[in-house]
Amino acid sequence: MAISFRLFVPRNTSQLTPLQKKHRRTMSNPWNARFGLGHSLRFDETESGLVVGRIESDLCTGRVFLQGAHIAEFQPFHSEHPVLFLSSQSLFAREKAIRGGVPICFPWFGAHPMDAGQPAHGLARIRNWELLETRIESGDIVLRMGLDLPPFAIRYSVRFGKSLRYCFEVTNRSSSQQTFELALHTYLRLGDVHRAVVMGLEQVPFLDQLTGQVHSARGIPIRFTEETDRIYQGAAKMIVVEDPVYRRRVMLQSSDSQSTIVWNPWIAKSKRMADFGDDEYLTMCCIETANVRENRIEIGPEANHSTMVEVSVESMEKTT
Ligand code: TA6
Repeated sequence: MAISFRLFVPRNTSQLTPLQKKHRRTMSNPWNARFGLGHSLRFDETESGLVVGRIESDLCTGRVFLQGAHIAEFQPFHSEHPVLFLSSQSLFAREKAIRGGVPICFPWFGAHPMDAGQPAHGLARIRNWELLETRIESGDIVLRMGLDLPPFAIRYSVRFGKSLRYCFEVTNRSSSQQTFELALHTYLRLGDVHRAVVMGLEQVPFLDQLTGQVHSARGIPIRFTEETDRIYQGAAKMIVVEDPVYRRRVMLQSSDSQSTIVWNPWIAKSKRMADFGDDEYLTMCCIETANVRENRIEIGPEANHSTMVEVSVESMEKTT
């Protein structure tokens, strides 16, 4: 006897409850079938149609959007607070950068050098990336994403575990020399910006983007007392952000980065940013692992260049 059953599918989705809509988005999207990793990595689609991977492993939680290959959240279980800052006002809209997490600024940093009509910080952060591979490796959740942005082909590997690791690999697919700028624009969550201390850039000169003035190395750690927007030009393999309120140190270890941008919008600029709360400058700073301006990358035909960052957290209670 043939058994038939009718799956209740309302003619229009307006009859679905929000939970049914959410369930439908999760269960019907092709990403879970092909790339989901049990409960450790599941893909969902937001109301605005953005695809987001949610990480819930034994080591951490996190979120990463396919638009912009944008890491939005990361919190290892040994950390009481999120490591990355994500604005409560962020728009999760198509072709609009998420305010927080780790936006990718590529192939230019800031305003386009010749065409003011181009989006700030390049195209990579507002384009939809292709999901290439997901896997569990020694308990870490690894995602590999790709984007063709002629003349460049990009591969971006993100590893969620006790630490957060992201590696940006560019290949010049053209037959001529090319140049690009890159900034992995990491927003860090702070207990109180007034008490945070940034170490690791004491010996590096910097351009103050607010005044256009170049300053020699100051020899002291960075503290935030006003709008801060500096491009440090020189390698800084390890930057430590001490946060006495959260009682933690956040370490950013990087490779193949000759520039670091340090940014806090402070009061006036915060009020001018529609996707950023007026008081959110109090609980964030950006430490951006980059190669920009005189440290832009020159890359020959079929050559590759990669830049890697590892973000980790330790308690300040540790005396070592
Ligand atoms: O990285 C610092 C900076 O260039 C600041 O000048 C500020 O513009 C920030 O980036 C954010 O830029 P966005 O285009 O994301 O608003």
